[in-house]
Amino acid sequence: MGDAGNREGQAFLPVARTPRTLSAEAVQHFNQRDYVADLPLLDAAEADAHRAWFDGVSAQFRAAGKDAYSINGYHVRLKTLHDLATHPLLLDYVEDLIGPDILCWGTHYFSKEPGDARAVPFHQDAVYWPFRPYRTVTAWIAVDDVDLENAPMCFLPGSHLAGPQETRERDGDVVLNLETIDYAAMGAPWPLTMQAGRVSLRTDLLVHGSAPNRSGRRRCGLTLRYVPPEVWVYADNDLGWTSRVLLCGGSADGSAWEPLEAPRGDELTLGQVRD
Ligand SMILES: O=C(O)CCC(=O)C(=O)O
Repeated sequence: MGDAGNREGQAFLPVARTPRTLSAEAVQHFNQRDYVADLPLLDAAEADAHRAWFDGVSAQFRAAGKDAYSINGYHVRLKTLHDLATHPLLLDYVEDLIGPDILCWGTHYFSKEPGDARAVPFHQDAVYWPFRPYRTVTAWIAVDDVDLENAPMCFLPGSHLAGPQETRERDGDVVLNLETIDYAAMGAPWPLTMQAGRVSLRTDLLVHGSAPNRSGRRRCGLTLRYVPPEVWVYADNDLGWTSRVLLCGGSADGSAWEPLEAPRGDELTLGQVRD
């Protein structure tokens, strides 16, 4: 992380807007505890359709020798993902947290297969990203039903208020490799159990993680990352930080973000499957 990234925007900025869709209590909870959990999004039929679609895409990835964790960044390639990222109700929620100008710069499926030994160490998303200020809101949509048995994501409520934390590298059976060093002192983990089709929203400074999936049931969730255009990027754009992006609402005019056109279909040839 360069000095430019460290000099400003170190603190969480509480949401001061009057919400139109979320309740005032939900926004207060987001400011104080760092998340809004378990909001309605997809009905049962839509959740089933999304799961069936994901199963098909994930089978294509497996056929190409990749696992489902590799389905990362495909919102600019797959129409179904684009359509989820621009779901009107989801955008209404996000607008209440970051305003009407909304970019989606990332999507990633975290599909913990039955018996998956890999943990997601407790971490803050923000330490992985070259963005200031800390204004990314992550939506996490349950693809499968999530309960205490199939490795729910766990939040450390209020951990965002401490600002960005030091990390150490983890190796072995992990999905992401940076772990917040002091996570054990940051309170009791709160498990995010949700029915398929429901969604949670959180800040990029919330410390969170998940255990290996010791159950016989998959636990898949889809993360979507949203920012307002005033967020700036202090790294080279070789990973496409500002160019693998969808404009989901309002305008990004005058910013460094370069939104792409919506993808027209869902076709992936195996040669296109990549990490
Ligand atoms: O789904 C999980 O278990 C972890 C997801 C995660 O770390 C994220 O959404 O950033």
